[in-house]
Amino acid sequence: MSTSPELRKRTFFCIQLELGLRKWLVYKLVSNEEDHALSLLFLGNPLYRNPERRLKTLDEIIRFIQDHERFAITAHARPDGDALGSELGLALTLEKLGKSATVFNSDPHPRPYQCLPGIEKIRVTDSVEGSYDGLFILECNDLKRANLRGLEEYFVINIDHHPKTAPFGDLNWLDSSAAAVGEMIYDLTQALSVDLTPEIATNLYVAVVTDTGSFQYSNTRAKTFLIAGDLVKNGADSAAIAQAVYMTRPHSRLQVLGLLLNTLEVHASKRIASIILTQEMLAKTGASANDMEGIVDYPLSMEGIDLAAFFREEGKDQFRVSLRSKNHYDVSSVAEHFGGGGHKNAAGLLVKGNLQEAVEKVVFELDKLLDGTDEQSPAAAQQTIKPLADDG
Ligand SMILES: [Mn+2]
Repeated sequence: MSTSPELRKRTFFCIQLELGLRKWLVYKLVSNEEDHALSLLFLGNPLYRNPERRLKTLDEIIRFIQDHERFAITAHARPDGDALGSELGLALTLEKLGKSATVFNSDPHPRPYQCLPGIEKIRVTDSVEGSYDGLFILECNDLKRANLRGLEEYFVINIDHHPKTAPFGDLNWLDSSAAAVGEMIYDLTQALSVDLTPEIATNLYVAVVTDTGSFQYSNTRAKTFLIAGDLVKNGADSAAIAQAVYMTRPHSRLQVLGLLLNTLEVHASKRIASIILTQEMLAKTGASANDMEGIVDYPLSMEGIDLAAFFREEGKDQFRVSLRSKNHYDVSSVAEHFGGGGHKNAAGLLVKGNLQEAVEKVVFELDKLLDGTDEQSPAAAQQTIKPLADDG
């Protein structure tokens, strides 16, 4: 029996597709993304499908902590509530075990996190030096995200909940089902049988409450509430934390918010909205870049809007963009297109060009997410599922 032209065509297409994939993987392998490429190459292998099983697990991190004394801890640049709460929760946990722990960050903490117990311990620096048995790096999809020099000198323990984080550390514990790294540090305290002090509980509660948008975002799971409940039981004061984190905004933030809302633009699809922050607005109001947390939720809060973008002028012809989405729209793919990253409903990127070009480029890619989907149904418009807070 001879093969039909249709079958031959399909076979040819499959071979081409496979060759293309192999070429791409080889490129990834030679371009310093070995581990990630390897995990993609072996996607069919069930061990690779479950990074927790393939990679060194929580058990090995526990053993490493038990066998060593001096630790350094860091997280991503421009730290948010999850980064800071997790760093300090971990540092206090290690200290409770009689170990030494030093926290290094490349940027100062935003004002609302002044309330975190132990915040004064954090060293703001541009490099890590000194002798440490191990360096914990939290919430980073690669080593560069910490924006600190000297990290590659250390034994690195990589703990993260971003779905696409590569196993770049010597020990890697990656759990994308965790709403916050704070949840993972909570698991660590339990595995180490450390009694939660009010100070540890407060830090981990701040990590969880900020990364879930006060338990509103779609990453919130039943376990999140169980953890939060246990943290409150052990001394985290939820009302005091909410007040400290969300109700101590400086006057300048509200002034700049007024200017920002005047830039609100709803794009052609009527489902994408953007706002723009210029250096001039910061200068005019005295607001700082640190005061911008949560601002991108304003355009997303509009009825009918599925995708929101917040453009921040960083330098000449350069914009940092925070993306947010409702429901199933995956903005991390758009962020990756520009070399950024993040979660499905919350991601970030850098784009070059003047303001008009930057907005056009990003909105063009966002529009593609909507392609092929029906006009938003009234039922979908009424859905209140919200995105992750964190693009870091
Ligand atoms: Mn996080």
